[in-house]
Amino acid sequence: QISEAEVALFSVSSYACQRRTTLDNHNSNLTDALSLLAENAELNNEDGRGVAFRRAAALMKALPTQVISMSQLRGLPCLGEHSLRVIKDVLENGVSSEVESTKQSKRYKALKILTGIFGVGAKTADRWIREGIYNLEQLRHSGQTLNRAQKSGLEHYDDLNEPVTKAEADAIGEIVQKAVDSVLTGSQVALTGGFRRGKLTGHDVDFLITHPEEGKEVGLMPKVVAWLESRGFLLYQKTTRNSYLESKDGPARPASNMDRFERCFSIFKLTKGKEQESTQPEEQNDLKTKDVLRPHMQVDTDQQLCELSKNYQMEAASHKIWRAVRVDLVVSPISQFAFAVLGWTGSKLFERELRRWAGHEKNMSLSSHALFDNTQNKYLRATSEEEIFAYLGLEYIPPSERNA
Ligand code: 8DG
Ligand code: MN
Ligand code: MN
Repeated sequence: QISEAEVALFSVSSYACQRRTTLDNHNSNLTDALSLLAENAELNNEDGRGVAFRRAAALMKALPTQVISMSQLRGLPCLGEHSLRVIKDVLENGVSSEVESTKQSKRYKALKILTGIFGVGAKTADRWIREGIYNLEQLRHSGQTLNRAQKSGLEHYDDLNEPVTKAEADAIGEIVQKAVDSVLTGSQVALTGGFRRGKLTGHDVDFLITHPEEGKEVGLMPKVVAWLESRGFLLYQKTTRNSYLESKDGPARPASNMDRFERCFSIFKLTKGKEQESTQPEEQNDLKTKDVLRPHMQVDTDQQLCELSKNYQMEAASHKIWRAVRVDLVVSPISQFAFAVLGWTGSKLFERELRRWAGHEKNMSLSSHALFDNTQNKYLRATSEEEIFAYLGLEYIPPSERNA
């Protein structure tokens, strides 16, 4: 037992946007457990529970050392009864029984697999599960109608569930920059999302595009998309138009936190690195089953056939000279650029906490477009993230410390 006097106590602010959260996590055993329960809650449309677990996980991420005893957690914010029970279980037994049973559950496994398809959310996955669909094989044979996004998601399932590296993000960044330069000179591209926070991998790549002259950016997205599409860089794209209405004395207040920028959800076709490309001639891309199914092989059972088919898929994948990568493109007018950069850099919880801080502590409304002061009844203009933090009365937190 550790005596109370030996235990280091932590002092941590209650809003994630008041804290510096780097990628250096001293309590990943605890945050992994809490994040899994958060994810499970979200997959079951229990948003309240999801946020509670996310806040608890974020708090543990912000601690400067490893927690070894429950007594260290006394007085800390964001830790509800349920989260404390999970933490206690992990500290005492190495694992949380609730996490273990969730991981094993048929429903959780199915929700993970099905929502792993781009274009499939928790609601669709739930409906499919109620119809007896638990995996991709069953989905393919179910006769369910899939929309364009889901078809593409299913087709590129393995690629899209493979983490994107920083090198791949940079390669895509160069393509996007080239596209943007070609359709409107002087346009700027900023890498946002997890990569801006210094993450080494991500589930997608996020870019924000603007032009230094206000108004020049209008209609830019369709041109960028057309440029990319004509050169075969896109496997899928869905562009949504700007729906953020401007009024005489400034931008209208957004009705919700969903932003209204010109935006494109896409799947890029990214050619693999040169070293891989040169060692794998193009013709090998057309690997046939016969290359794997050699004549001396005997296929007696379904299991053997399945094994061979898996080998074949792996062979084929290793010869493929390109991969699919999810890319989000957003166009912002320069007047909103600072808010857009802040809003698209994340993390999701950091963003949520910034908006909660603005509303609850400052009587202000923050979105990716603007900051409105409800007391003064006016918009607060900003050209940098630093200015926005200052308006909010928060110490500036750089992107690398927003990994809440
Ligand atoms: P990852 O891709 O590496 O997994 O992590 P990430 O980059 O942090 O997550 P993300 O899902 O790509 O989201 C990046 C940021 O974009 C995050 O702060 C949330 C924000 N974001 C969306 N959708 C929307 C939206 O519709 N409106 C606004 N304002 N922000 C959004 O993902
Ligand atoms: Mn991202
Ligand atoms: Mn994204």
